[in-house]
Amino acid sequence: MYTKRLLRAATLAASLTVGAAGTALADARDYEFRLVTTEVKRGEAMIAVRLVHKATGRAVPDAVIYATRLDMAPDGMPTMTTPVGAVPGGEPGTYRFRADLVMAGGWQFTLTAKVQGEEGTVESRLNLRAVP
Ligand SMILES: [Cu+2]
Repeated sequence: MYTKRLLRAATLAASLTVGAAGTALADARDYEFRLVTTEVKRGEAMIAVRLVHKATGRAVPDAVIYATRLDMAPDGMPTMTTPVGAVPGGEPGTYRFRADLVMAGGWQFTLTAKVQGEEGTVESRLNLRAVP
């Protein structure tokens, strides 16, 4: 989009004085992951998240998610983790994962990703609840 390109040019000009690292962070901060549902049943669960461009609310497809972590930090068990597996398919901008939520209670889902064409890294920490 033309206006976005103009904005980019302005940002780039600003970065010449602020420094490249500041620009990279500003870009990544425009995006965040959001849980589709915050409550799932304990046991084998499907967890769906949307990657959202915060200013417009639009879902962002084709992000490269290169790190995930699921632990019970919200319930004071940060070292209690469970493996997370990506599940292909679903709507564009929605990313699905399978995990065995072995214990009921609060879980924290951390995702680290690159958005196509943007500088920097998106990291989101999402709180979900496994119910018995
Ligand atoms: Cu636990």
